[in-house]
Amino acid sequence: MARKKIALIGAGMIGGTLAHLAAMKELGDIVLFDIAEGMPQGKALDLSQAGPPEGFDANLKGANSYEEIAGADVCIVTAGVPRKPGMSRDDLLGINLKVMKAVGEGIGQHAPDAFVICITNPLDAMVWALREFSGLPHQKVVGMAGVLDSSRFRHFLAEEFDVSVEDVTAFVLGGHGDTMVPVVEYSTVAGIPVPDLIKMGWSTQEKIDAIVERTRKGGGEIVGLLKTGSAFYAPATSAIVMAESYLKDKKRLLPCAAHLTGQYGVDDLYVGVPIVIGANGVERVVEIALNEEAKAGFDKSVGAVKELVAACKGIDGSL
Ligand code: TXD
Repeated sequence: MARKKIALIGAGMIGGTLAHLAAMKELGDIVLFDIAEGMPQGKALDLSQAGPPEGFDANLKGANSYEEIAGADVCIVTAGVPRKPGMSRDDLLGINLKVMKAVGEGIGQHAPDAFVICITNPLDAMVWALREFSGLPHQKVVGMAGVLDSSRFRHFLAEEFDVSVEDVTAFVLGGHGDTMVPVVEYSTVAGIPVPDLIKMGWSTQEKIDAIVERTRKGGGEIVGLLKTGSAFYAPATSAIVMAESYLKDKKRLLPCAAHLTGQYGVDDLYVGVPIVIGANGVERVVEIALNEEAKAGFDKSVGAVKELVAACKGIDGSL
């Protein structure tokens, strides 16, 4: 069986980390694509030279032309620009929308059978636009945010309860932004729901509320510390989990931005919900019951995503 091919569109901080992880896990051969000349080639060469000491077999290649992604099994998209001081959200939206157009067309033309994971912000609008521009089936295009946001929630909960992160599960749904919805009722330690743990005296409602708030602002906290960019280790690791579930047909149930067609009362929008990822891409959208507070939070979050998609349609008439 031929090796799998993984195309990383955008070879910046997350792209480079994705390449390292994919190589270490021997998920397949890797193409690092970027518009910057030399940089993806340099990273590919550097990472190739990590193969001998680590002992991984993976061919890594840098590229500036879409022909090089031909036949990719998985494409992970981080291409774009981050927000800079003085730049409005709409400015960022306009620039990254153009990037999604180029990337979507490139994937549609050269890797139409790929499973595509979008990471570029603003996530829920960009994954929607990327799908439109690529023309790929909706079940083959997803956005990464929920796995990362849940990981942040899991980390904070494990710290609070002083237990292994391995035993902490958590769910963060809705759009990727300040309106995301960490669902406390479905977050557990080895199956024991967090509200029960509060009753058992493991924590207090106030502390859990503070953790929910810290999770919502988790990305900003890291930007504030790094000063020169945003998080990249955990975002890359989260996307690799999704890629692995597809490549190995693991059928993992993960919170991801997926295309909804009526589920949760939402139509033709990408929003963070639990999905099953297997060899067919998104194999199932899982509709869980939300309590009133979570439902209100989810609806608010959907409203924010709707506004961004409407802004995309205003900027690019072809959408
Ligand atoms: O949870 C999430 N989804 C996220 C999203 C968590 C963290 C960061 N998130 C977003 O990911 C972030 O706001 C950015 O939009 C992306 C990528 O973050 P990264 O830290 O990797 O950004 P870099 O280092 O700036 O890399 C972006 C690369 C850079 O090398 C550019 O040259 C390249 O994208 N770029 C392009 N590549 C291909 N084609 C085009 N048109 C292009 N434009 C820029």
